[in-house]
Amino acid sequence: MAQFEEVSQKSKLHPKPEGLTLQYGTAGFRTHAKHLDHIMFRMGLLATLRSKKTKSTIGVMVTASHNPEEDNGVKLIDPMGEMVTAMWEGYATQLANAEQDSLLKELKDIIEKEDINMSEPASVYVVGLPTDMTVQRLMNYYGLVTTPQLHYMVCCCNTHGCYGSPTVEGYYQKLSQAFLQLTQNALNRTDDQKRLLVDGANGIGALKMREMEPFLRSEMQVVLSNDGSSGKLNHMCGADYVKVQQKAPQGMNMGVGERCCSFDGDADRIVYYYTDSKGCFHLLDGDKIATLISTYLKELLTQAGLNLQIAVVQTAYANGSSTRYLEDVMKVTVCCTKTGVKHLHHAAQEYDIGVYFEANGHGTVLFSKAAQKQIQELVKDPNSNDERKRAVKLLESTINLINQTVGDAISDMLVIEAVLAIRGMSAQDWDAIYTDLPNRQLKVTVSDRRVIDTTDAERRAVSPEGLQDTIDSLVKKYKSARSFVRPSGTEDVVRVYAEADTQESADSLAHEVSLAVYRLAGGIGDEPKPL
Ligand code: G16
Repeated sequence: MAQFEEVSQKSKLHPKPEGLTLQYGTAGFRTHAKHLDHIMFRMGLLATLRSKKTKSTIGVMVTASHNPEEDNGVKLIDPMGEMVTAMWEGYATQLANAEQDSLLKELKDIIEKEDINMSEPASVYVVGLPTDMTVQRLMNYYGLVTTPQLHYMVCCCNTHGCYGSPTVEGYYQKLSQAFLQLTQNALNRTDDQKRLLVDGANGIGALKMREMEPFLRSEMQVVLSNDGSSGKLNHMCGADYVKVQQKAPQGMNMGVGERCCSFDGDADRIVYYYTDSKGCFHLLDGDKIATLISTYLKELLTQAGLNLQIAVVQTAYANGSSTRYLEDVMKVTVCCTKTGVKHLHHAAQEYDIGVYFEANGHGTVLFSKAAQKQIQELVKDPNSNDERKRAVKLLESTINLINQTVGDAISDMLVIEAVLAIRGMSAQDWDAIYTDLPNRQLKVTVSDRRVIDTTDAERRAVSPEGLQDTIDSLVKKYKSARSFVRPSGTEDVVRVYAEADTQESADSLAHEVSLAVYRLAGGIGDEPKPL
């Protein structure tokens, strides 16, 4: 067929570097931008097939996300704005690693396995810059938007506008209307209470925040730093930097007790923080966000007289104190999945209301169709008393404010701001819900991170031999301690996490476990040094 011939010719212009194999990882392909040319071309082809197969619009996001500027990545977005399925992740890896002379065979294999009708039209939304005109011809080019805005637009498009209007303007309108409705319930707020310092990580989130500001009227006063006008993407700033380093980003002028937050480079993660009168830095990460939002929702459900099950989905990185608080005090179901929002998202879909957040600030809330229907019906119920009416209206607006397709820094920020405003809470009040166990995250470089295999939602290592036994005996040396290791799906490193009763112990445990990884899993470069 002529189209296969054209694909074959064009793909020669985007040769795969010899010997390079890449895996569709935690969130798509991630590597140095110079290795991604053939991947971009091939993902254009795969997105087209996925679109024909699903008879829907598919998204392609090109972004460095939380990584340095020179790193980059590409991922596909499924019709409802979700991450592409595991089966298609496999196809992506298969296509990415095919040698030039077997590319057509791999493509035909996928077409046959999935029984794809090649005469179906295809529709793909792309964000980023595809280098090839053939790919561009197949795609509606959307320009620059945040990752979650693309997820939102793909979902709007495939639900024919039911989820909202598939434009950036539509996104601002939907979210701001819901936010303004919610903040009507927060009376007499001072300008200081409406003020939020936002670190844009020198990424797209900063630009989009500026665009959105007028829609929020005077209900929020955003003071933006790291807005991309000078610094580098994610360099000494952004959600990942703040979470891992446990310190404020550069370039932010924080007053005592002032509420601050950081987005990551593509604005799908957010963390909050403040400094106290002693100059001590306090982080409010994804676990604190999940707790704040689930407490608020649980209270509204009680007031509305709705019997819906709330669950919180976390990963191994969740602070032990948060899990204990959620299970023992709040009495909500907590479940743990592997890292990667795709895993958390799927687990959250099992409940009436699934609140999922990775500790790094990546997350959202999912409401089942049945739960949304019950809430909508109650809104119309003429027999409700005032308390019930108010609670149901708040639930309805909260659903509209949440981007249910994926974690979204802007949407999460507005939900948090609204919840704090409605409940009259400061960042300090929020922080006081529970106290985090001191923790530390480190990275170890090894010659092949695939030697580390894990089980039990990444909480235990099954290979290399002896590693888990060593971790177990190290953990026993400390109080309230826990540690695990896992290969990163976005960087060529092994991640190490440790928590314990004091920062000193957490640091020491993280260092000892790093050494064990270095020695037992083929560490390269210098041996990890104590912190
Ligand atoms: C991506 C994923 C997140 C994950 C993070 C780190 O974040 O979307 O779910 O937590 O990578 O993953 P890993 O530890 O496997 O490198 P982002 O913000 O880069 O999309």
